[in-house]
Amino acid sequence: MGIPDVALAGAGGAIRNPAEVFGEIFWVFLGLGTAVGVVVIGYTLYNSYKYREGADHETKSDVDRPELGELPSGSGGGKKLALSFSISAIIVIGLIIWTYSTLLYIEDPPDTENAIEIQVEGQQFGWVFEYPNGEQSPTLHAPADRLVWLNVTSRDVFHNFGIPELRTKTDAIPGQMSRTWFLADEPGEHTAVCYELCGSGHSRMTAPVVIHDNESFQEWYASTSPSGNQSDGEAGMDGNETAAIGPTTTTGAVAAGDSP
Ligand SMILES: [Cu+2]
Repeated sequence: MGIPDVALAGAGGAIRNPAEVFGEIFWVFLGLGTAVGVVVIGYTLYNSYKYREGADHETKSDVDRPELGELPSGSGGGKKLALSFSISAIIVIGLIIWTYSTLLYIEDPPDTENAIEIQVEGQQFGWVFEYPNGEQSPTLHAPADRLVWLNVTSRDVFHNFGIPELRTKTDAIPGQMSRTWFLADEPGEHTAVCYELCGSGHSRMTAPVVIHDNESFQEWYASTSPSGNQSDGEAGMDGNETAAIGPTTTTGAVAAGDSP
């Protein structure tokens, strides 16, 4: 039941990524389900073989075999029944408690100093991501190895935002903010999708997700600016500004050099 911590470089704390947490829940359920299945099916097969027709099993049970319409008296005073009920109860209640406590971690991950926060807005039929500097982009850019908080809402109807590979998913509801997070282990490209049937374009309501390494994320982020709508347009504007500043300074230097 313990949650082993995975220290992540630059994460400012120990965080487990959701894919790992959900993977653990999956394997525990699969393992226990398989074990219970093997016991139940094995016991059934054992008994159907043991009591097969014409088998040479003990005839003691023939003596007190119940007649048709008569309730069997059972043997062992219901011990078997009590045992199977208790084992089932322990397994089921244990699973419920363990799963909930594990999911609480997803609800409330440990604090990290350098988590970043991105606003996500859904609309028929696409997503817009807004960064702390006001940059808006149709592509979700995020760094690897850093906890990313998503504040998700909608401009029109109910949507549901999710990135399947990163095991993150939450409602996008107009007038309401849903908060969720993810943590990507490594750089890569994924696709965010809408999980709530929201109209005729629902199936193409996707958005590219680009996970950068920290350096290239910083580069991308530095290329954006507060008033921008498109990262491409912004990069161009920054370039022009630099170009405009460059010659002025040179001219000034040349002028200063000429005058003496
Ligand atoms: Cu949608």
